[in-house]
Amino acid sequence: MTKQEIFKKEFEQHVHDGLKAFPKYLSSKYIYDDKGDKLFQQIMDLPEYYLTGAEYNIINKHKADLRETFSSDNGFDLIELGAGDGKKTKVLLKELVDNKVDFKYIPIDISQSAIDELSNSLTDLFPSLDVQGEQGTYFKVLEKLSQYTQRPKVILVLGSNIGNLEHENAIEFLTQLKDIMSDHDSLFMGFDQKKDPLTIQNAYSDSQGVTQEFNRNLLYRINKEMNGNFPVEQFEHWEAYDPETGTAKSYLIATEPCEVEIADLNLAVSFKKWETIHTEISQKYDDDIVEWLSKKAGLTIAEIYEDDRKYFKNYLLKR
Ligand code: AVJ
Repeated sequence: MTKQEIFKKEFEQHVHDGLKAFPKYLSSKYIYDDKGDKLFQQIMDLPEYYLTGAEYNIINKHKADLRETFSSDNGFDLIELGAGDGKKTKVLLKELVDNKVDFKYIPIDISQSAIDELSNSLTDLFPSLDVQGEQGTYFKVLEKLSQYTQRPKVILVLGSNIGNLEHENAIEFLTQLKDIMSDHDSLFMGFDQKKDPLTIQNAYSDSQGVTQEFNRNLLYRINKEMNGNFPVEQFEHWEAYDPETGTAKSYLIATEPCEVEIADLNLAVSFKKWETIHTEISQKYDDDIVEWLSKKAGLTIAEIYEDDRKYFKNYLLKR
């Protein structure tokens, strides 16, 4: 089986399990096809979605400091997991290139087209930059890389991507990263912070309805890729932020009763009026939670960087 065929099988199995479960669920990781990627780009430009601007502010404000922290006598490898269009990373790359720092940039993404587009735009912007894009799942690529890299590694995971994972899975993710890190390596990771609940609520239920379309892309994909017939417009996006746990949860809610058939899965699912599909969590953090997660994973916090409004923080984690 090719990689694509394996992903497709996993997606189908997931849809089958999630829609048969009670209450129903689907994972946000399946939102991201070409259309999902574009919708997420649009989300990052929304006035309500403060995360991107806040992290941009952090990197821009601390770029000289980061350059010194990351630099090493025999150079280093800057490895980014889930690079996207690299808008925030470009600020850091420019700082490093302008100061003639010895490093190689290795963006890793599951999507080959994302890697190609990013690599092309980077060679235009920074002709002297050494870029080595890698397509694949994070850990497969990381394992491959750690076999031949001798230089210190700095692993970037920006955008609070870890927030899609429940704590238990976040610890597992951090532990896997720790396992491939050695003492001179570091992990620079973004964690969106707890704040005024309304600010968070609004970031995930924007007034233009882009987040709703993003969430609905799960259903469009099922219709398109598995011959389903979800009446997508009858599913409304709902966001619930719980300030106690710091978890923002996204749902799609059936506003009418309906029977859905997914031909390729030989599956019929019925929805009662107001029945939910839970689709995503976006966890919010504070220093205590990050410290607890890190400790559980065998990592320690070496440095904390924050934006002017203290909305978002990047943590430098070491073994
Ligand atoms: C890409 C996981 C960081 O949870 O903030 C944006 C995805 N979902 N709006 C987030 C998302 C709804 C985003 N991450």
